[in-house]
Amino acid sequence: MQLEKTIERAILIGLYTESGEIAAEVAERSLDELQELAEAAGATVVGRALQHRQSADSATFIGKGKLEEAKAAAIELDASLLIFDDELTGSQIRNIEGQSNLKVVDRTFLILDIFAQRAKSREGKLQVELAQQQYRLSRLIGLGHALSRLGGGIGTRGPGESQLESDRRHINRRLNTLKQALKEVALRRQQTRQQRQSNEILTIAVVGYTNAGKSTLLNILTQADLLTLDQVFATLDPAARRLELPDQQPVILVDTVGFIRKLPHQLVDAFRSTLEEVTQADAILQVIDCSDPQADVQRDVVEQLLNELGAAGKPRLTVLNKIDRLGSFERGGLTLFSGRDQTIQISARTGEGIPDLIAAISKLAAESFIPVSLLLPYAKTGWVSRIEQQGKVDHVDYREDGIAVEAHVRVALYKALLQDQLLISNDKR
Ligand SMILES: Nc1nc2c(ncn2[C@@H]2O[C@H](COP(=O)(O)OP(=O)(O)OP(=O)(O)O)[C@@H](O)[C@H]2O)c(=O)[nH]1
Ligand SMILES: [Mg+2]
Repeated sequence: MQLEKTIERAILIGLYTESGEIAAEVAERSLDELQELAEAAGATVVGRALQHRQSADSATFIGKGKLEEAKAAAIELDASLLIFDDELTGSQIRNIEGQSNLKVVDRTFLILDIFAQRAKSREGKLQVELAQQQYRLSRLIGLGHALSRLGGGIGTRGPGESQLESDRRHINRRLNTLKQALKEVALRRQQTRQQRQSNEILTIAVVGYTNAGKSTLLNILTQADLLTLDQVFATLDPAARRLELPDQQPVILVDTVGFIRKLPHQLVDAFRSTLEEVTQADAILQVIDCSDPQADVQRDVVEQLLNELGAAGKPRLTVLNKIDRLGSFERGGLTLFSGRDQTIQISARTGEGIPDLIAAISKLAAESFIPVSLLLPYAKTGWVSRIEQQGKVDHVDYREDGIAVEAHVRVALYKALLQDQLLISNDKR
């Protein structure tokens, strides 16, 4: 949007409280990721500082000495922006800005800013603005100074500056409007989903850390043309694509927004209806970039979010993507990953392992059928063709007392049969 105009020189600042090498390493990698986020938002990173401290300073987050160091470094490196790797309170932002005379943003702010740049659909834009306004509301005091002083640049995209300076009541009014508009869009999304469900097609949500290769995988599986980029948050809007399995049975794969550690809770809330694609899916296809040194951390982040969404218990396939980037020795180490779930090693780029994945999806689809025995009165003959279309009929017997059918059906049809009292229990077979 305004990338060229807003190149700001930034210094990254992280803080970790646990001791030990692992904690330091995790904090360093988190800063690497913050750098990616900063660059995606249009900043140039010129320096970074990591502090180990027992706890964050309530006034300035990092200690006074460290802040002085950062200020000196900013002067030397001609930086105008400090980016913190954790969420700051409004008063922390105000204090740090006051003491350093630099613009201050935090990780949450940055992620919201990237989302604001990338959002394309009406729903996406509404969701991002909702999250941004909520963030602003909670930091109204802290942000006023920096943003009115600087005009333009990271964090000022999206709703626009005039709103930032307006009062709480104004933001609250805007929040209500947004929520109302989102409710309407969400309703439409729900209707499309229900239509899909009543069509009895198995739906699988493709989830994973941002940049894991979800969209690339969907493209290779379904010959789709979804945007794939080597950058965080290429996908914001869920997209559903149909995959015909070798037995001609269709399944729907849904591409979703990528997860990231320290994902702002405002975003999770605002993206509720988008994320419902995950909670409403019949199964989950989790994509892990196994070539990333932080793959295990990323997997844990995804696991935690799936838990929060109440989707962790769904049938799951886990793919270890990007194996083309690994040597044979590293591939051997991948067995460490297997455990709870079935894992399949693939490369969405070269196509390696894709046939195995399709076989696994077919197996999952087959298992999602419930075996039923029915005795249909002749007045309900219509059910036979409905089951033929939407399920698998194994055997039909036109008897004197009705039509006896042995079949496999999906949950929705099973429920309909149950409601119509057409199922016969096992002992009556
Ligand atoms: N080497 C290699 N690169 C891959 C593979 N799969 C995806 N990529 C690359 O990884 C980058 C991210 O791919 P995407 O498909 O956009 O990832 P995503 O998970 O959809 O990411 P978001 O939508 O941003 O959450 C792109 O540059 C892809 O070309 C793979 O199997 N091997
Ligand atoms: Mg994507």
